[in-house]
Amino acid sequence: MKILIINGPNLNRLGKRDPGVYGRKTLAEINEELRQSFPQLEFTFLQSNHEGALIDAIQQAEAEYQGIVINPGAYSHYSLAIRDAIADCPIPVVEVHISNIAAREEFRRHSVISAVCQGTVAGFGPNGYALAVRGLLSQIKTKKV
Ligand code: CA2
Repeated sequence: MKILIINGPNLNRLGKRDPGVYGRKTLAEINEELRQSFPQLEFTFLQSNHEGALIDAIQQAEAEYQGIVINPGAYSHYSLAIRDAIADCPIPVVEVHISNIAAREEFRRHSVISAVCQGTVAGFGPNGYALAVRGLLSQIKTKKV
């Protein structure tokens, strides 16, 4: 089973600054932990700071992958273009946030992405990615097979 893990803008900076909010792990370390936790899955990891690159990946995913986990970063709060791409995507998509966006600044409390995803995981730090993969697998097994 092939799963696409997408990370949006600035998440390439994880582990390099702001450890209080996002922890000390780098994105490479988080990705490696996912590989170790789910040896039965084939992951592709994409990080981009560009909205169009994220949309291209979402549009092309159905040809190769059974599901997507996405942390859209700050685009979560305003990108209707990413929302539309996910709404049009026939494979399940789970949204993940490292921080608990509901408990942060007002402008981070709403995600325009959540309503078009199977579900959202937020506030569990880097472990949220593994939780999101588990949620995604339950959706693939119950709805898509
Ligand atoms: O909690 C999350 O996962 C976020 O998606 C992270 C985004 C933020 O804009 C969202 O509101 C919530 C930002 C990630 C930026 O991460 C950095 C980490 C270290 C240094 C600089 C940025």
